[in-house]
Amino acid sequence: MDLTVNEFIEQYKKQFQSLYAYPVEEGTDEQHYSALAQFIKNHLSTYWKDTRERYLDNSAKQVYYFSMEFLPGRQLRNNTYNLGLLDVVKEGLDELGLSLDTIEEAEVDPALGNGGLGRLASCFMDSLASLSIPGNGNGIRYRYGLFRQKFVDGYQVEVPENWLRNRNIWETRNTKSTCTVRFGGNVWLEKNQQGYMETKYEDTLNVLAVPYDTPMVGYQNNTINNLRLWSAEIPVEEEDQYPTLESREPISEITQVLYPDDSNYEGQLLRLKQEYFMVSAGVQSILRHFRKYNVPRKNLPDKVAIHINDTHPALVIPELMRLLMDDEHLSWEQAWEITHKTCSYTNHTILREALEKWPVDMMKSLLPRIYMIIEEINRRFVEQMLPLYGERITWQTAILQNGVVNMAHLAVIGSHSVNGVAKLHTEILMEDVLKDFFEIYPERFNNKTNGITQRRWIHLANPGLTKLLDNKIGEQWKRNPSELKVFKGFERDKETLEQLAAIKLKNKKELADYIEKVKNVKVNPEAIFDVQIKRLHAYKRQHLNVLHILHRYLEIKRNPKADYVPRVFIFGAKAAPSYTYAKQIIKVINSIADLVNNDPDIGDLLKVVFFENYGVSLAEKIIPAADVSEQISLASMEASGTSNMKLMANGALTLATLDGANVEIKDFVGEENLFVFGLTSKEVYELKGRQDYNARALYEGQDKIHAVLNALTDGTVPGLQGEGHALFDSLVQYNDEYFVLKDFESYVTAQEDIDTLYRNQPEWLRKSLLNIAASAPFSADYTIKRYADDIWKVKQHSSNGFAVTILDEPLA
Ligand code: 26W
Repeated sequence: MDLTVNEFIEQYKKQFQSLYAYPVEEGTDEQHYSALAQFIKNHLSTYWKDTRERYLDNSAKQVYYFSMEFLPGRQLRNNTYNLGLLDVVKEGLDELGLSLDTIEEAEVDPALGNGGLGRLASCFMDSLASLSIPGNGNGIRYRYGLFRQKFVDGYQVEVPENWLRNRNIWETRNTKSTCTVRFGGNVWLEKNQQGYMETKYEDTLNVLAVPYDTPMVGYQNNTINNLRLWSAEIPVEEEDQYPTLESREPISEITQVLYPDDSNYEGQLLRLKQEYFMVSAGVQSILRHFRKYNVPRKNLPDKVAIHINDTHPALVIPELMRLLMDDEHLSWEQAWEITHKTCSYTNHTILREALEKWPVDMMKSLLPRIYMIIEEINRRFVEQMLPLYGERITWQTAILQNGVVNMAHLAVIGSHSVNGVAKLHTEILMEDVLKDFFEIYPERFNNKTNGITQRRWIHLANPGLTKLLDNKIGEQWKRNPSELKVFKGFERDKETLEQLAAIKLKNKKELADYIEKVKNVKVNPEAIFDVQIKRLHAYKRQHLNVLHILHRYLEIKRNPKADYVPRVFIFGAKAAPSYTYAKQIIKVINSIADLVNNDPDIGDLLKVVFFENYGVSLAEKIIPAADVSEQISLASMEASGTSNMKLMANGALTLATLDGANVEIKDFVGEENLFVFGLTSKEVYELKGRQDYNARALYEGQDKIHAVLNALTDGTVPGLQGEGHALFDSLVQYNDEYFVLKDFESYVTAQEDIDTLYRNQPEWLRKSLLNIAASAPFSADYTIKRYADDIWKVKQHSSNGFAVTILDEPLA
């Protein structure tokens, strides 16, 4: 895209003036943000339109990624970069006396997701566009995103996230493409005059679904895909029936707020409404689009793939059946054939408490027609499986069980593909969580290890490293990530290692400044920056990290003269508002931070920083500055993890259990280049099976554990109101569900190994470099290419050959 600096300046001035009617010199950061975003959006609109037309002209098969969550992060810099305008814009702003760094801070970071699942969806949107794959996102435009987290006296407090306070420049309200979603009422089938069974509805609640479209800009390839987020409104023709604000509540509440619970299912009616609302609007709009292709209904799977991101959108299956039968008058058999060829499903968790199971009564009254269809899917499934697999397997895999609708079962039965998100995770699905289904449908199961977009997480978040890579191995890695392995050739190059060290130090200084600004804590940039950033959950074991910090603190106090390597422990984590234990862990970490950060005996040797409101923007600041990546979940519990990939790609060394994608990180970088500790997944299964784990014996028998657990309860940590006792009880009294004490000893040893290696800077840097060089397989471009080839059968449709190319497939 050719635009000179002077042209940019001229056009930008005009843009600014037309918005605010005064000259640029007088603008605030926020006004400059709006003007610049608007400028970029104007600039991309042609490509957005052209992309849509190109796909249609090619009669391209399209994929629709249905997800209740997206975490796109700030879009100004990303879009400018992907359009190839970043340098021009930066220079132009510079000449105007402005700075992109300052301006971009005025952009809100839309928190329309909880964590990994939502961020993965956004990395995938970026890769789809960058590969020129016809890919659409489909989700909800929540009026309020995930709560903003504040700490008050060390406790988490949740504040509503009013992200739409200022206009969202990136979205386009698309009133041309609205549709109506029906809830409740009575439904029956009636023969009409042509002899068709017709579905009749009465007394339904009708909700207008209004799409807001956001451009998903591909990497310098003229491709711009669409993310469509739906908002619930009152149908225009029914305005009069809703005279008061109160009467509008049942409709407006549907897209009012994101459920802040990840990994914990609560069968709430409003959540079910959200799921069906998004699904129904999405499927209706797909079928409308499909009509443009002018091909027979039965060819839908040749033109459309629908992906179900965890079970949350699994109602796609009965909804597509409903529309094909009731509106398009296909038979059950025809509709079923089309539906299961069109749909595919990804599982993102093995936590039993996270698996969605809706009460039958709730589903029946909220979605009577959908429930009828689910009942019939279930009836046919049972009828077919009973003679083949017998009672046990059939009833264990049924959709309807003990008064609930099992959504994972619906998703598996109605899809042609079921995948996990890392090798180990997929194995666990096949051998444990979905074992019976694996017996019935072995051909449906496959693995798709997660990935991350290197554009946001390296190119933009770490410009220093990006430049170094460009200089050493050429720019090809940006279009063909596997080229990163060439960097390995520099592992013994002193100059490169020194440059790498300088980049890391610069990033750490910037983070140190930021820490001082927002936390008022001074940290030493020469210390090891040790990072654990992810949702707070017992299975992720932030408390294992905490116990080690306390252990370190006690050691330094006991023996202040010994030779320690200074360490800064950095946390970012939100807890679900109803998750008491997770909140207690937050409080304990904050109290320990107060203790160690203010103890004059400790000085620089130990600092603890717990950032408030962890999210995409904060991750972009933290990750490039990390030395150590904490991936310490109990083996078998973390489906994949993705911060592990981002941190590795930025040269952090991984401290990990063999869980999720850590296993593959180890395989690619080599065991000697990360720190592995703790039980393996197999050992965890065995230990659980034996049922003889005795946490109290560890507490009583092991000095270190004893001392640390006592410190939690004996007043060593100030300001606690029973949270230390809560932790103690969960670990000792309630026998330590996630085997924290069992893994403690080997964790401490691994931490000591980290200190030892850090003292040997050349070796540390060499390993850091090897991690960067081995991170290519975790590019989401590869992941998406595999989804496209194996599951969706969609092709790349580049306009000018500028798509990111994938020459080989390192994770095959
Ligand atoms: C119904 C409540 C609920 C909400 C969200 C249950 C479960 C979820 C998600 C599935 C939780 C989630 O984000 N899982 C994470 O997905 C990432 C992307 O695949 C993985 O990297 C993480 O390991 C997994 O925990």
